[in-house]
This record gives sequence, C-alpha cells and structure tokens, in this order.
Amino acid sequence: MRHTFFCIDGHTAGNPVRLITGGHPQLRGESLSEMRQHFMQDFDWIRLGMMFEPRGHDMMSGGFIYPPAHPDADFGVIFIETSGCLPMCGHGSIGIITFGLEHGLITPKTPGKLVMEAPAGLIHVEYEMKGQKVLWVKLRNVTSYLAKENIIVDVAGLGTLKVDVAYGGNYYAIVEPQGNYEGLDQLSAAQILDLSPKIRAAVREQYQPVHPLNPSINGVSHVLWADKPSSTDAHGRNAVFYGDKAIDRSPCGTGTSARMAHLAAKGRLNAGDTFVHESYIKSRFIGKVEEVTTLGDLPAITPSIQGTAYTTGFNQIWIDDDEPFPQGFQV
Ligand code: PYC
Repeated sequence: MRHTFFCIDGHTAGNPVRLITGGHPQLRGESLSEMRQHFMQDFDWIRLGMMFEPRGHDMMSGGFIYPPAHPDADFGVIFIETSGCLPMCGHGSIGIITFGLEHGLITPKTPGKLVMEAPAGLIHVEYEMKGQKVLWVKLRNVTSYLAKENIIVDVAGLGTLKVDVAYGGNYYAIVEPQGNYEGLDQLSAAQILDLSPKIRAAVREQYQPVHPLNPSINGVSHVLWADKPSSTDAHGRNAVFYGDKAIDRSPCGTGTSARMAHLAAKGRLNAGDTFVHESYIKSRFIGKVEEVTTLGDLPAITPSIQGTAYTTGFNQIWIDDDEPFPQGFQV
C-alpha cells in the first residue's frame, strides 16, 4: 500500500519545517491536545516515515493544519518532529502559519491576526504580509514558568553541572555558563550532541515535570545551552538539543520562551522587556515578556516570539509499505 503526502517544505530561521498539506489522518478529540493523543497512539508511523531518513533527517520538524476544536481558534495544528509529537513548537508554528497564509490554507477573520489552537493551548498570532510574502509572525506563546532550580548532574566528559528546568511549551533543561561550561565557543557541535543526551538522562532521573493544568504535557524533552550573545544588539545565544541528534538551527521558540521565563523568575527580565535570542547558527527570534502572570499558583510569564520563515519548495512524498524503510531509520 502506498500513502501519499503533499508537503510545503521550508525553514524558520534555518530550522526545517515540513507542512503536510494532504494525507492527514482523521483524528478524534474534543481539543487539539486530545487529537495529539490520538495521533501518537495510532499514527506515529506517519511521523517516523516523514521525519527520519531517508525522507527526512535528524533536525526534521513539521506538522498538519486541522480545523480547530476551540470556538475562539481559527485553525489547529498537530506538530511532528524527530523528537516526537510536541505539545508546542515555536519555529514550527512560524513556518506553518507563514506557508498556510502564503498558500491560502489559513484564512484570517481579521487581517494580521489569528488564533491558533496548539495541543499546549491557544496561541494569539500577529503577522505582516507584503504581497504574497509573510514578512514576520509573532506568537503570544503559552504561559511559561521556571519549574525547578539547581539540579546537580555529573556528566561524563564535562563534570558537575547545575541545571534548571523551565517550561515554554516543552520542558527544557537549561545549562547556563558556569565552572565546567564556559560557553558555546568551548563546545563543538559533536560535543553538544554527545553531552546533551547525558544531561537530559541525568535530569530525568531526578525530576519529571508535569504541567500543572495539562498532565499530558510532561517530561524534560530538550536541553538548552545558554550563552551570552555574539553581538551587542542581541541579549543571548543558545544551542537547543532535541530528539537524539538535533541542534536547533533556529533560536527555538519554546526554548526562547522557557529561557525568558527562567530569566524573569531570577529577576533578570521584567514585564515589557525584549529578548533578542540568537541560535547556534546566529539566526534570530525577537522575544518579549508580554506580561508577568501565574500558572496555577506558580509565578509565570506570557512570552512572545517573533521570526520569519521561507518556503523552499513543494514535495510529494510516498510512504510505501513494501519498501525497506517505511518508518525511517536512525544510525
Ligand atoms: O521552535 O519551539 C521550537 C522548537 C522545538 C523543537 C525545535 N524547535
């Protein structure tokens, strides 16, 4: 049997986005969060086939547009990636919204404004278009918070590290410069790929976060290596590790949100502050602390992230049950 998927491929700040525009599975659920559960249970083979080699690669990331379940939303999104079926993805959202608007798959009720239903919650979106091109997309992301401080991990090859965990749509183990980690210039990409899964595993042994309002969002999935910016007009730089072998080429939208929540909790960012965040390859998102708020009884922020995405082409991809790697492979 051959399954055919129609895709718009592109990138946000350098990280890939594959918007699957045809071949969607029918999903059950009263919300995009419940639809995500159904996707993970019955359709993970689509994620594996479309994200991993030979159709994808270590960094591949994307999603599907669905009709929303929430009455206030204009559209819903299910995210897929080599790391799993994320509750929220910032660079993915900027790409999906850009491609959706440029190709007539998303129709705003009010030009310049949209509401997206992500599995992690409702995201208010602003954007600007010039002709057929979306110049930028700004996401008012989910409520983000510092979940845990001062987890001490011993990492073979680096030594002892102090790690904090923050949420920005996914849970991030955040490593700030300290004794055994001087900054990104100290680490090659190969070292980041080697050390990050060790840190993630060591953090997971000590702490398993669960979202206070949606327990289906849980567990530390990403590692964010924080650093000073490479230029004076930015506020920070990072390398975000995800899946088993990926360094985000973008500054990572949920990672930037988690980092802003982390800095706000430590009194290093305030309501209204802008946070220009550079990625490993020095592409940028503009972050902002939109408001200081609470999540349940926890101090939190509402962050926004702004960035730009570009289409690189159309793709028609087959997953053929009779070929050797319908669900991809990893080496
Ligand atoms: O931009 O939120 C993001 C993201 C998550 C994983 C890769 N990018």
